[in-house]
Amino acid sequence: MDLLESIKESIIGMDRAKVVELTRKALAEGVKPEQLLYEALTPGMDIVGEEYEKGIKFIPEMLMSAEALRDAMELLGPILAKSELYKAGKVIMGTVEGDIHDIGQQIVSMMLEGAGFEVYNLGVDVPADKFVEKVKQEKADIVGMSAFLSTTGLRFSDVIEALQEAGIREQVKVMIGGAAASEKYAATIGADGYGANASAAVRLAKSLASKQ
Ligand code: B12
Repeated sequence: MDLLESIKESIIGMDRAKVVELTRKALAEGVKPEQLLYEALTPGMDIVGEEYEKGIKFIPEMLMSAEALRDAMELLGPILAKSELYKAGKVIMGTVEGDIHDIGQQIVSMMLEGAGFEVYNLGVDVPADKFVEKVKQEKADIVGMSAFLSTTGLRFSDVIEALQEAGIREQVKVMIGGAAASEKYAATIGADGYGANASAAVRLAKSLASKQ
C-alpha cells in the first residue's frame, strides 16, 4: 500500500499515532502537504463520515478519527500558508447563548477543517453580538450555530436579527444544527441551511460557500 493510502486507512482506523508517524514520513519524503490533505486525510475522513451516516461507525469513533486528522493538520499548518491550507472558506462556529452543549459542534468544526475550511470556534454560550463581531472581523463566509434546548433554539433568530441589524446578513450564510434545529426550523427562521450530522454539515458548508 502506498503512503497516502496508508494514511487514509489510518484515519479510518482511528490510529492517531500512525497518522502522525506516516504524515511526518510523507513530508520528509517530499510529499506535498496539499496532496496529503486532499488525497489522504480528507478522503479518509469522508469515509468515516459516510460510515457514521450508515450506522457502521459511532460518535466516539468519529471523534477519534477527527482528532487524528487534527494532529496531522498541526504538522501541515506551519508548512502551508493559511490561504493554501484553507481554501474552502471561513466559518464562525459556536453554541448559542444559554446553551453549553458542544460535543457535536466540535466534531463539525474538526470535519470542516479537514474539508479545507478555516474555522473559528467561539465555544459555548455565545451571545449574538459575539457572532456578529467575529463575522465582521474575519469577513467570514458562513456562521454555524448549534443549539440543543427548546429554549435556546430561539436564540438562532437573535443572531440572524443581529446580523441584519449590523447590515451584514447578505454577506454571510447561516447554517444551524443540534437537537433544537431542523430543516423546517431553518426555513422558518430564515437560516440558509440545516445539517443533521457532521458529514451533512460539511456538504452544506461546501454548497453554501460555492454560492458566496
Ligand atoms: C451530552 C448531553 C449533555 C451534556 C453536554 C456536554 C457537552 N460538553 O456538550 C451535559 C450533561 C452538560 C448536558 C446538560 C444539559 N442538558 Co443535555 N444532552 C446531552 C445529550 C445526551 C447528547 C448531546 C450530544 O452531545 N450528542 C452527541 C453529538 C455528537 O451529537 P449532536 O450534538 O447531535 O451533534 C451532531 C449534529 O447535531 C450536528 N451538529 C451539531 N452542531 C451543529 C452545528 C451546525 C452548524 C451543523 C450544520 C450541524 C451540527 O453534527 C453533530 C455531529 O454529527 C442530549 C440528547 C440528544 N439526543 O441530543 C441531551 C439534551 C440536549 N440535553 C437536554 C437537557 C434538558 C439538558 C439540561 C437542561 C439538563 C439539566 N437539567 O441541567 C442541561 C442544559 C445545560 C445548558 N444550559 O446547556 C435535553 C434538551 C431537551 C429540550 N428539548 O430542551 C436533551 C435533548 C436530553 C433530553 N432528551 O431531555 N447535556
